[in-house]
Amino acid sequence: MDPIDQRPQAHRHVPAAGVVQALPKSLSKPYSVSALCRYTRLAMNYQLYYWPTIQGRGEFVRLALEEAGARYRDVARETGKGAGVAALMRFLDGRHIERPPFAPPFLKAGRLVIGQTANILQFLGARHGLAPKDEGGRLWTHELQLTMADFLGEIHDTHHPVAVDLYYEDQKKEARRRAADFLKHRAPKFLGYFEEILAKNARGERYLVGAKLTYADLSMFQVMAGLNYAFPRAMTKAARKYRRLVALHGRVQERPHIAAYLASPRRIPFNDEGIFRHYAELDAV
Ligand SMILES: N[C@@H](CCC(=O)N[C@@H](CS)C(=O)NCC(=O)O)C(=O)O
Repeated sequence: MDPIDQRPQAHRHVPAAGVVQALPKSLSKPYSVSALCRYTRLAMNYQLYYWPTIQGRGEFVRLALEEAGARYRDVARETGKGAGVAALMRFLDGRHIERPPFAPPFLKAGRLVIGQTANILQFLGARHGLAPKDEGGRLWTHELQLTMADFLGEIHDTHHPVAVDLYYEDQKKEARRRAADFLKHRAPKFLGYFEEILAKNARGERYLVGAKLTYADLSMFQVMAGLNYAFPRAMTKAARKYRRLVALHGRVQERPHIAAYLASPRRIPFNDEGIFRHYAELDAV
């Protein structure tokens, strides 16, 4: 939580000493509460924990952090003491932590340790203006994110329909059946749903929720990017049916912070270890 938010209401206009010292010269006095809150949010150092060699579910969190211009460490991708996969495993092992996450991604923000992608995004969305402020809007954004999580599980299961712990090579036959059904029934059902949400948005079809970008749009971008990678033939063939989703993908990709991120080494390429994998034999149309 921001130092400012932790202080009693009556004293909120008095910035904490450490915060004042760190304020940039560009902020003019007297400091407004909203400018201070915004500054302390941006200055907060987050620590993201996720498997270092794949985009996976961690990517949904990265996109929100990058769009927000937040400072964060991608701890498991770093080397040295207190970093790397060993640091991540210490949280999962849970011996020294009261609320251990079940699996990565998880985010450390001050003393908070937050697990579950949708939960992390809900937290970041509220802090960085990536979600509506009203209750109905917040819940709706969260609902869309949870539906994307369901979709993501099914995308994963196209190449691992039998068991997570078996290699793809050990379940190729089942994967073919699963992927064929996915492309025929499940992907159209999910994509059709999100396309309809864009069409129905009373504030226009640019975003999933209201008239402004939310973390759900960033996640939808990632789902589309991943599907394009995994199933290029099927997605090319279906593109006409999802013109709003295709447009959303293009729009998010061009946002300055996202474009800079995608061009940076922080965006590692899709590969055949992640959730979105390309196996030509599964991309049968
Ligand atoms: N529902 C969780 C799922 C987390 C999850 O499955 N993480 C994967 C990596 S993407 C993992 O490491 N799982 C370990 C396991 O399930 O044993 C979320 O959305 O964050």
